[in-house]
Amino acid sequence: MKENWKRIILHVDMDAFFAAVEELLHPEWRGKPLVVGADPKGGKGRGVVSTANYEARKYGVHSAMPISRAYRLCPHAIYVEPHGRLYQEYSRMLFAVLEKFSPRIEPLSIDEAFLDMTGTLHLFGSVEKMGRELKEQIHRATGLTASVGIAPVKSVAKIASDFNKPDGLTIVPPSQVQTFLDPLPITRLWGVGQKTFDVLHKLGIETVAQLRKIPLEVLEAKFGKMGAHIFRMARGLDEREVEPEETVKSVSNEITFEKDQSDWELIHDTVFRLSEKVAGRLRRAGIAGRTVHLKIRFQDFKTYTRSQTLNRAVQLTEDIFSIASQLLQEFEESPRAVRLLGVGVSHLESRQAVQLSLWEEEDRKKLKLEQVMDQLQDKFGQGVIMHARSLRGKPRHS
Ligand code: TTP
Ligand code: MG
Repeated sequence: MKENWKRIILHVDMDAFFAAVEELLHPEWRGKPLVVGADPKGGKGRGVVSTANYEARKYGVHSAMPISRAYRLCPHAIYVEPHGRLYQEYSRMLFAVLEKFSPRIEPLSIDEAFLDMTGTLHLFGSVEKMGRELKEQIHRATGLTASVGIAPVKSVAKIASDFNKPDGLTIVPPSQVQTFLDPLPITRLWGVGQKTFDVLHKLGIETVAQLRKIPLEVLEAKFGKMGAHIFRMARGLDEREVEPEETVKSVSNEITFEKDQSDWELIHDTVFRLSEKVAGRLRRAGIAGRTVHLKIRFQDFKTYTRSQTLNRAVQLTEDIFSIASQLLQEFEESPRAVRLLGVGVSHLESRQAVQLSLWEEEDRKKLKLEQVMDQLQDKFGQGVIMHARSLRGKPRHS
């Protein structure tokens, strides 16, 4: 059957992460139960288990369990206190691999992330090869194993990565989502915590298939807003996007006039110059953003900010200016003089995302031109070359 993958969401999670790093550095511990956590002090120790390897889990030891209890369950395990910096280092290696694999990564924790792989299938030939390739690259870079889940939505991808741990690869194609979810215990669903479980359990509901028999109205009556969420999770309905972490949150520039200004032509031209500066900084960083902000402060120090979010990321002067000047219009009737102006761009997307996005031919040409201007400015300093608009009306003070 030809699957119709509208989105390809991949979830990756390292296996017994802290314990696996310890085993890697101490090969003599491999194959033995190992617990990373507080010192058990012969069973009298305080504190909890950070994680246990899969051998120790056979004895019932798990994360967050009191270390004294772990010791009772498995006194012959190797007990190691956590080495945080070391795990950070391995986490960095993991994320370096992920960053090369997809421009859209949402880190969830030290050893776990979502990757949006939509539109990359042709690079791998199949979803399965994609998953295997990632696991292999992670193993090559870190010496550790990861489990991967691939599905059309986030919630299912997350369940899938956990499905066949350790060293798992579980693919849930769009046509199989319901078949995959139905036999699972409801606790596997995102949003079904202990309380929700208790209520549903009393109704005799244990599996997702049973949960699906309950009408939406009943779930809403019992759980409020959460009811609708659970209803959707049981059907693999999840619109949430992979949300990459922005390292730089925004790029902005502002100027304060030495003398408050009421000349709106000049104010517009200043907004243009600010847009130009912001665009130049974005392009040099190889990033683009989806939200354009305008900030305006009047002579009485009243300050307003306005913003507009677009459906694509921009980095061209004219795109940023066109939004910023629209946002400016609202204030044009004001009798007050303007003291400060600012233009900014946020919701930034990475270099790779920008390159991957399908630029219109026209945009590409403009980008090229603006990049040439950036280079000239870098070489000869500000003011050597400017858009016609910024030559026309330079603010007296900036
Ligand atoms: P997890 O991915 O939840 O667990 P894990 O990687 O050890 O095992 P699994 O194969 O089931 O994914 O957490 C990642 C690391 O975070 C884990 O190795 C240790 C740490 N951690 C804690 O310190 N305390 C906790 O309660 C949990 C859940 C994790
Ligand atoms: Mg893990």
